Amino acid sequence: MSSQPPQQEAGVLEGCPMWPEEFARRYREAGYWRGETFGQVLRERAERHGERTALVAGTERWSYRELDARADQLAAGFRALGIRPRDRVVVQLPNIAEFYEVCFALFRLGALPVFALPAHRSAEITYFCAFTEAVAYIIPDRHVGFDYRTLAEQVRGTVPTLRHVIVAGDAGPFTALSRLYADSPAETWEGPRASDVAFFQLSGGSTGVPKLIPRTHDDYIYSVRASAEICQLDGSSVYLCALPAAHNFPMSSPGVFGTLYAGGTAVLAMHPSPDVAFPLIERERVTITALVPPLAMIWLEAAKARRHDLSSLRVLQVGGAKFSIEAAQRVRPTLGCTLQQVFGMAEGLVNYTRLDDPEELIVTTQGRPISSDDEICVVDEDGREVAPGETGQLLTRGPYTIRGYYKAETHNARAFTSDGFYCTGDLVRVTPEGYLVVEGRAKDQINRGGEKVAAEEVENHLLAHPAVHDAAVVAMPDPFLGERTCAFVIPRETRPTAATLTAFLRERGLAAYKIPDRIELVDTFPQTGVGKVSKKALREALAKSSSRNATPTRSN
Ligand code: OOB
Repeated sequence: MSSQPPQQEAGVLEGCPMWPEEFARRYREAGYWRGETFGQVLRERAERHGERTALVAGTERWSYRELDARADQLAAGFRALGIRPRDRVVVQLPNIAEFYEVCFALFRLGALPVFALPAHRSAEITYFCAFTEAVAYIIPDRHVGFDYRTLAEQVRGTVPTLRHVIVAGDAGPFTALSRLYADSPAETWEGPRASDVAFFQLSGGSTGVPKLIPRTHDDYIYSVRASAEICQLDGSSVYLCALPAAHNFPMSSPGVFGTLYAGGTAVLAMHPSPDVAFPLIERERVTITALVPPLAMIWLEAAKARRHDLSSLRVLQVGGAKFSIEAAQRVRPTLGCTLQQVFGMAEGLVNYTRLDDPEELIVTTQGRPISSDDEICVVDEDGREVAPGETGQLLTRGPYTIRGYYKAETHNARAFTSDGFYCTGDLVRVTPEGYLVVEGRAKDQINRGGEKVAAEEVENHLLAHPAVHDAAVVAMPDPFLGERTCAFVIPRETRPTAATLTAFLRERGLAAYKIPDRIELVDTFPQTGVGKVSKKALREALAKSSSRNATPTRSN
């Protein structure tokens, strides 16, 4: 941006562990970190090919020039509201064009989006706003039958720092996004530096509360640029964003940001079902899209009907959870396009099978890292490196993998080694070709078809119920989602019903995908040798009983 002397904006955001200087220098010298910011990338694209279509959403079609101008006007509007560089802004928007103008406006301002998912409710949103001391919260009016203004009402009542609720659509008592476009910026400011934190992603997590992931312009743009190259994106690429826009996968792997980086067109689907997505693929001649495994299986079934022309599709990316070999083998014959497996994490590391890899590697592995400077280390339970090809926990370090979560010193000491490797909690093995195969998980998390549920978080909510003495949440195998959640509960004298507990969790404002699919009341938990709850034994008990009678409390 430009000229005026910086006001209170010097300095860095506290609580964000960064790369040691020798690594930062190495990543710059290797050309990974190029000193670009997101705001500059968009400006440059708008100057180069301003009339090309950047975004298609509903009836909206925005050119690069339009998106660029809107982001500028909105940045000035946010600034006029009093939002300052490094202020945190919780953004909870669905797949609408406004999502991206808000992102780029905040990037230009140097304010930091905290990307919440549309499924989050008051428990999560209140926590994000309070923990980050957010000054603003940006929502749609309604989405999929839910009124976000009611949620905002609740959150604003409990978070004193929250000065603004900004609404895309009918604002009700709040500030309408549509009224914030300033005609001409009233003041100028210094934009962020490339080494600054650009935003926060959320960790799938395994702890009581979700962790926040600080990503810098430098590191994220590198992952976006390299991903776009690996996926061979260019000006003719049309990316369909069918997963929630705020998630790291459709945002940057290569996602919408990668598409905009390459000068292509991003098409937003309000819903990932074939009913919505297939007509969009046909109409917009979509070339690449990204799905989680359960959706990929639905698409494979629906595509057999051949009601839509999907011939433009060149790449179907599948990631977020393990894709079975059987389903993977059906992608090319059914859709006539290449499958790309993507094994990534919001903390950084992303692995891809490459588009021209042999089919065998594509269907049986989860790909290899983006960068030759992604360090991969597979260790046993004592932290010792395993023999090549053996399974162990994946540790990683590299030019776009964070060195620590935001304001989480104690947790960081456990989640990162002393030399800066991130302990992913994923159990993997490395093939002779250097590709990773995900074999399981060491972290206390349930991967519900790509949606991550931290066991401890749900347990804590259950423990808040007066009739619950103890709770243990584990994964149960599921043919469709891969895993669902089961909560084992030891009741106090009065036995609650599963329905009462489910209603209780909803009332506490927990996102629907975290509500246990099944709740079992038990007298005791099986224990490990040292007297801890044996989740392994609970999972085994479940596997036995579910093969006899599966009675989920909820289905979808
Ligand atoms: C993606 O990111 P997150 O942060 O929601 O979840 C990361 C975790 C990984 O640690 C792993 O446990 C699991 O999700 N995961 C996979 C997987 N992809 C992710 N497990 C097995 N096979 C895969 N292909 O999920 C994410 C971020 C960027 C790109 C793609 C996915």
